[in-house]
Amino acid sequence: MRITRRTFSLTLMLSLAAGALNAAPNILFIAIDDLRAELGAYGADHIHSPHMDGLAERSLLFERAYCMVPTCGASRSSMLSGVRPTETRFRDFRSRVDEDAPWAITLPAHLKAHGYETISLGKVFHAMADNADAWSLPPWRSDAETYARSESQALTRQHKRGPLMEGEDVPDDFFADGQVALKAVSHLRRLAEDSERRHPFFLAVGFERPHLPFVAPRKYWDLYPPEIIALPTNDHAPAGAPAESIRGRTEISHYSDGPQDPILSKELSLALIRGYYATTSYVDALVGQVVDALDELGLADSTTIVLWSDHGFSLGERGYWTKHSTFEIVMRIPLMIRVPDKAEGERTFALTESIDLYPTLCELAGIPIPDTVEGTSLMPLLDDPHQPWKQFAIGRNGPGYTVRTNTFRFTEYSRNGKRLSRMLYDLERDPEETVNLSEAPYLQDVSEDLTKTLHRVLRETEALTPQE
Ligand SMILES: [Ca+2]
Repeated sequence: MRITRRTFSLTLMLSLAAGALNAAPNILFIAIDDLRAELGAYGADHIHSPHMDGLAERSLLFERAYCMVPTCGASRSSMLSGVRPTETRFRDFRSRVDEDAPWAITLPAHLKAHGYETISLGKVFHAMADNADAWSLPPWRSDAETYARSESQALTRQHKRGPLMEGEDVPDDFFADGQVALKAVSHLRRLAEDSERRHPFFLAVGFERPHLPFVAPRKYWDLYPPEIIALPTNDHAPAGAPAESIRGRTEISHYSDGPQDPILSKELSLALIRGYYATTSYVDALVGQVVDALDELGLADSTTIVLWSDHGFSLGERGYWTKHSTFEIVMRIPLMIRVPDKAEGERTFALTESIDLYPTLCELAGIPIPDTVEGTSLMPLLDDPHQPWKQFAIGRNGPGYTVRTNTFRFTEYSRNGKRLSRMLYDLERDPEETVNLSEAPYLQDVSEDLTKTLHRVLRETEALTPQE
C-alpha cells in the first residue's frame, strides 16, 4: 500500500488499531562513512574485519549494492528520503532533505509516526539539524577531539583540517566513533531493561571512519605491517575516459599535510592505503561492540540489523583518490541485512540501490510506503536471494548520470540538457574499468539503450516530485 500525506494519519490509526506494532521488529541501522566493499566478507582476505565478517555470516550480503550519489550529504539524503537525486536535488556533501525535498517523509520520521522510538547517534543525516524532529530524542554526537596529539589538534584549528593520518596508542573511546559505540550500547541496555516498553526501536548508529583523516588507535595500524601494503594494479585513468570522469582529488589537499599535486608519491599512497585499512578495522571493532551487546542483552532475535555505507572510495585505483566519480569502486557499497532466520549467510548479486532500504524497512515493520519513495523493497530477496531482480541501479555525481546493469556501467555527462561526454565499461570483461567503450561501434546499441533508460527514469523521478 502506498500513501500520501493526506491519508497518512488515517493509515496510522488503522495500523495502531490492528495492533501492528506488537509484531514490529526493532531495527539497528549502522551507517559507515566512506567504507568501500573491501572486507573479508567480500573476499578481501588482507582486511582484518572479523566482526563485520561475522555479521555477514548471519545476514544476506549484497554483492551489487550501490549508492545514489557518492558524497556524504547527498547519499544520506537520498537513502533516508527514498527519493532519487536529480540535476538540482541531492548534489553535494552538504545536501539536506529539509532543503532539497522538504515534502518527503524521511524514514525515521515515518517510523516514529508509526510508533517506533527513533534514536540517532553519530553521523546519520549529514547535518544534525536536518529532520531533527524525526527522532524521539535529540540526535546525539560526540564532541571528542579528532586527533590524539595536541600538535595535530593545533593544526586542525589553524587549517580547519589537521594531518591526513595519525596512530597514537589511545583507547577506542578516545575518538568520537568509540564514544558512539559506547552510547549505542548504553541505549541498547536501557531498551532491553525496559520491560514495560511497548514500542519497537529504530537505533541509527553512524560511524565517521574510514572517512579521512585516517585516525585510529595504534593497535589497528599494527594489524597492517607496512611491507604487506600494495599499490593498486590499475593506477592509471581508463583509456578514453573523459575529463569529467576524474574529480575528487582535492579532498586530500585540504588536510594540513596534504600535497597540492594530484599525483601522489608512492610513499604517501602506501601510507594512505595502510591508514584506510587501519580505520576500517577500528570501525569493525566498534561494530562488534554494538552487535555483541545486542546478543548479550537478548535482543538479537527481535532485531533486524542493516549495515550500510554512504559510498565507496578509490585508493589510487583508476589513477585517482577519494570519491566524487561514477566509477564502480566509488558507486559500489557494502550492504548486509540481517533478519533472523532469513537468508542467513547467503549472498545475492541482485542489483540494489540505497533507496531500496526505505521500503524494505517499511515492509519489515508492517507499515505503508509513502508515495514519494522510489525504491523497491528487498524483502523478496530475503526469501529467495537468487530470483530475477532489477535490471538497473542508477546514481549521479555532479554532471554525471550513471547506470549499472548486470554487465555494464554507463555514464552520461551533461550540463543544461547538453551532452558533454559519456563512458561505458564492460564489467564482465573489464572489471577494473580500464577502457572506455562508449564510442566502440559494436556497443552503440548498448550506449543508446542505457541513455534512454537514464532519461526515462529521470522523467519518472521528476513526475513524482510534488509541484508546490
Ligand atoms: Ca561519506
